[in-house]
Amino acid sequence: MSDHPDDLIAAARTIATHFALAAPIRDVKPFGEGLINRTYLVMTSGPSYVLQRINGHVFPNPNDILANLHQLNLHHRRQPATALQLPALVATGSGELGYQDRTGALWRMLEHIPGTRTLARLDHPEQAAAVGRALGRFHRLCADLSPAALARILPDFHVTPHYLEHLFLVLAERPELAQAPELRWASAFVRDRQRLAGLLEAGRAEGRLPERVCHGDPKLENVLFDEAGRQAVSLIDLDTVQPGLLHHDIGDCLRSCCNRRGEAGQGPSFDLDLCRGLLAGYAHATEGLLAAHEITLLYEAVRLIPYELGIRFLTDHLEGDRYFRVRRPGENLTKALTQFHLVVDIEDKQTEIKRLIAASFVTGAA
Ligand code: GN1
Ligand code: MG
Repeated sequence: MSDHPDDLIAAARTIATHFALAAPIRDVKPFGEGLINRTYLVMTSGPSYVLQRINGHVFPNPNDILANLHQLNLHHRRQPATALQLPALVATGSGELGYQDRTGALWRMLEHIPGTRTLARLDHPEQAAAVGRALGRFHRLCADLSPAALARILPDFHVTPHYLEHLFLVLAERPELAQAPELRWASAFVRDRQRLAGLLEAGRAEGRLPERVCHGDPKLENVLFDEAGRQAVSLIDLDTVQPGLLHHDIGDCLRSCCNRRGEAGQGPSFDLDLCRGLLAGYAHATEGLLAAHEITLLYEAVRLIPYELGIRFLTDHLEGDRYFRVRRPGENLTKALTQFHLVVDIEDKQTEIKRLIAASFVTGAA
């Protein structure tokens, strides 16, 4: 099959016919900005659907993703009072959770939640509070879903020391790759903060930080708002739902939502008003869920996740853009530098961020 967009759409359309849709297909088009999977919107004369080809290089056991999602869907259905919608899997005509094409790639179909849209950036603290509530509701929903019941989709996901070791390996094997001034700056930046990498992992290994069911990728792009852009009604992209630390989700959500410039933008700044809103919404929705010693480490998580993501972008740049989809050469490097500058800004605002964390969780007010 060719990689021409028209051919890819035609192939997706054929794949879509294998699923048990409520009405005949009218149109299929590329959808979203995901960096890993290929995603299409399938429009029918009735509801719309989201069709995805799971990236088999990133996800070696894609059937586990479908099994986890199925469990989550069942759990969600048992809790109808949860004020959060989640996209449900749509089975194939023969009742399978996904469809394997001739190349061995696994495709899955999800319901598209009508009347929703994503926001390119947050403009008001109330929107940030809505995101915080949505993430909190997700964690609350998953709090009585045993982590042991879910497959580990990516066992090393958010194990920052492993990303760090991998980067050091690449730099040691090919030192000539990192001679440009910005690359030297980036590797020095990473080395200077090495100790940060192990902070949460130590807590996890010693059992101080309990593993819970996490979303894994609660960036702004994965939050669905209502048409008015006020309420966050759903969290999507459930590929990385697996056991992890809530810190990873909270840190990821904050680093993404509070930087209005976006992941590919330059001159990032961590917006304290958005942070305040997000934390307040989250704390309100999860009252009593996090222990005091877990709350204490939240600041480190806010700093750690952009550090980790920057390492991941940087490593991928050095390795030839094999993991994250790029639109132009050098994009992964730009994104890495943006995440590192965001870390610097977060460090500059350390006192305020810590104060916001303490205040949100004490009052729990939204
Ligand atoms: C990737 O594919 P996408 O865009 O949903 C990545 C996340 C990163 C994110 C950064 C499985 O998610 O960890 O935070 O890009 N997902 C995976 O935009 O690596
Ligand atoms: Mg994702």
